[in-house]
Amino acid sequence: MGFESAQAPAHQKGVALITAIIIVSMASIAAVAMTHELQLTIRRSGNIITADQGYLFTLGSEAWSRGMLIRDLKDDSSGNKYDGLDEDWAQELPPTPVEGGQVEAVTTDLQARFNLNNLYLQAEASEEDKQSVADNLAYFQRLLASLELPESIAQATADWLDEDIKSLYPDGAEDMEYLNLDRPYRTANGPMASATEMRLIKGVDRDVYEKLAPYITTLPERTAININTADAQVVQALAEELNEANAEQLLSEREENPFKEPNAFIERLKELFDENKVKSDEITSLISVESRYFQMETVVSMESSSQRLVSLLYKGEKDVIVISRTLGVF
Ligand SMILES: [Ca+2]
Ligand SMILES: [Ca+2]
Repeated sequence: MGFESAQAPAHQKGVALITAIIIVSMASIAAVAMTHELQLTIRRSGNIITADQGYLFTLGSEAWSRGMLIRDLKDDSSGNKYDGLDEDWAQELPPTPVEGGQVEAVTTDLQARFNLNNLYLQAEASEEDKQSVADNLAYFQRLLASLELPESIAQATADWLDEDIKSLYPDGAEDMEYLNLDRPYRTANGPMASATEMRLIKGVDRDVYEKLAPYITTLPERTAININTADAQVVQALAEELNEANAEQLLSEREENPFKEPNAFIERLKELFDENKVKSDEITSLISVESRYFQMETVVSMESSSQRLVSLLYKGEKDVIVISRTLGVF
C-alpha cells in the first residue's frame, strides 16, 4: 500500500524533498530560458516584419509620386505643357497615418537647381558644346555671387569636370593643385555622380558646401533650369541685371501665371530692363519651362524604426521611370 512510503524514515523523506525541489527548480530555469529565447525570436521576427512593412510603405509612397508625374505627363500632352509648383505632383504629402506608423513624402523638381554636369566638356567638343559650357560657367559664377560665395569656385569646378588637364585662368585647378595636398588626389575629369563631390574641389569647405547644396544637383545629361520651379537665387543668376527684388517679383508673378514657354520669360525681362541689355540667346539656352528629372523623398516612421527613401525619377515622353534609389534606416 502507498501508506508504506509515508512510513519511510524521516531522513529519506528529506532527500526525496530536496530532489523534488532541485528537479522543479531546474525545470523552471529551463522553462524561463526557453520562454526568453522564444520572446527574443518573436521580437526579432516582429522587427523584421516591421522593417519589411516600412520598406513596402516607402515603395508605395514612391509609386504614388510616380503616379502623380504620370498624370502630369497626360496633362502636359493635352496642351498644358509646362511644369510648375501649382501642379499636383508638387504638393507635399503631409504626415499620414498608416498601419503601425506614418508616411510623409515630397516630390521636388531637380531642374529647379543648377546641374553641375552642365560644365562637363569632352576633349573633342563641338563649338556648340564649348559655348554651352561657357554660358553655364558664367551662370555658375553669377549664382555663387548671388549666394555671396567666391566666384573662383566656378572655374575650379569646370576644371574638375572637363576632360583636359589645362587649368582655366585665373582660378582653375587641375591635378597639380590637388596632388600637392597632404592627402593628394586627382581631378575626376568627367561628370559627377553626386553633388557631394563638390567637397573635393578647391575652395569648397564644409560651410561653402552647405550654403551651395540646396541650389545644385548632378544629373546624367545637360539640363536647363526650369524657371517655373527655381527659387529666387537661381532665377536671379540668370541675368546680370536681375537683383533679389525683381527675382522675387518674377516668382510671385509666376504663381498666378506660370511661364508656358521660355520666350515669355525673355519678354518679361525685356519689359523689366532695357531691351538691348537682355542677352536673349544666352538666357534662352539656360532655361526651360518643363522638367525631366524629379526627386521623391519619403520618410516612413514605424514604432521601432524609420526609413527614408530618396528616388530619382525621370519623366520621359511616354512614361515615368525610377533611375535610382537610396535607402536609409534610422
Ligand atoms: Ca506639367
Ligand atoms: Ca580637367
